[in-house]
Amino acid sequence: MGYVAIDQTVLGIPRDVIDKDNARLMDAHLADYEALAVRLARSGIDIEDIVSKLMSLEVGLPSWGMTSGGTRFARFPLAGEPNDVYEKIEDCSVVQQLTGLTPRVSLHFPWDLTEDYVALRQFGEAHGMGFDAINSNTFQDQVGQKRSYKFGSLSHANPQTRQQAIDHNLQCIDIGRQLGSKALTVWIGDGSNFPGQCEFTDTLERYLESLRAVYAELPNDWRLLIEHKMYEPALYSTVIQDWGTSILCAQALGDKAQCLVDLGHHGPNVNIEMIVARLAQFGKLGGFHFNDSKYGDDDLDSGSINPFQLFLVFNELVSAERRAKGNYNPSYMMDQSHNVTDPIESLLNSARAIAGAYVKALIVDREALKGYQADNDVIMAHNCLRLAFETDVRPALATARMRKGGAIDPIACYRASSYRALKAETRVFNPNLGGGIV
Ligand code: AFD
Ligand code: MN
Ligand code: MN
Repeated sequence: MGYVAIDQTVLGIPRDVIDKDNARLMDAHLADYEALAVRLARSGIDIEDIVSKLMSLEVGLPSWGMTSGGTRFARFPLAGEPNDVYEKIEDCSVVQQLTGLTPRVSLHFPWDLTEDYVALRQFGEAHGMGFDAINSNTFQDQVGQKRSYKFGSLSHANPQTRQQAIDHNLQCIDIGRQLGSKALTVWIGDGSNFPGQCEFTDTLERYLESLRAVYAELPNDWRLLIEHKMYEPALYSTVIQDWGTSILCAQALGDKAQCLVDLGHHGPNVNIEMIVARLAQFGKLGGFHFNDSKYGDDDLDSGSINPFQLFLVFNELVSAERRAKGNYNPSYMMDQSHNVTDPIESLLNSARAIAGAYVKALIVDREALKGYQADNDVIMAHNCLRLAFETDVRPALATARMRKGGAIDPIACYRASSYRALKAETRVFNPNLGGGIV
């Protein structure tokens, strides 16, 4: 398939809007950047190294996070929001234009079904967007579907229902191949609401048997990402409830199967950064769904509730990357929903939080930390992390964005472009008031 160059004329934010907004902020930005460079140099860190590392960070966008939705109870449609996968890609491309951090979108089927995937791939490329992991959906029924997933999908007691779920995953692989994706993410809602409803061991056996059939059809350069979740929609037990079951399944399936960690899918107060370290140590950390939460699977913007946890997760990721010596490639993606914000603005905020956590993890003085740990100097070891976390790294983020053609202040620039208001004039307004199920 031919490579389609980015077409500047189709991008959502005109170049001059970005340039003008950057010019407005430039003097202050350069002064702040210089101050940070001096501050980091004092610790022996070259800010240019940090910026160039940050410029190679890539985080996928969730197609299902481009529209309003996100609570289980109601959806409040937003004028100018996307109606189909093409319009979602247009909006993803705006986030990429302004941040340079998000060059791929993760699609979700059947929500993103369309006729021609060659055309979709070219549309993506023209908008500067590639395709990240494909997400299958066997956690809800579709109109016209033969067999219901009410009592499960890949682990269902009935083999025909399981086969229908397997076939859907195979269709996802087929679509993903056409788009240039390299992974399939499987999250299922299977589980039970009442003790006695299902047998823990039988359901996991059936799940594994189904996933083996999917795994067998996975292209060699693909990964199968298993996403665990402790509860919801199954409220008593879920089949893939935690990272333990996830890694057991990934090990049972083979090398191409790995675990995906969604930050919102754990019990309260679980030490997620430690899970990250464990999965990485055993070569099974395949991917991430970044978001934030106060109580459960809240799908809030990254860094909005617990930025220290996000930093500690990146601290483990950076340390795993160093240990792996080139053999490290988990897919970083976002998974969030928006009920009260413009999705693009929320994703811009998440992009900043993720990039910020990464940079702060990069500036941790790891050698000093090892020394403090060896000496059992607890306060200094802890402060070593705190010092990095408390450093204001925003000027480094802005520089990385600008060098990729983006904005010093992405949200201000997005607002200056009136993108959403202009889309409200041309896009169909769909007053679908259903519950936002993600
Ligand atoms: C649901 C799940 C999970 C998944 C997402 C997209 O909780 O996070 O990644 O849907 O399928 O929110
Ligand atoms: Mn997720
Ligand atoms: Mn979730």
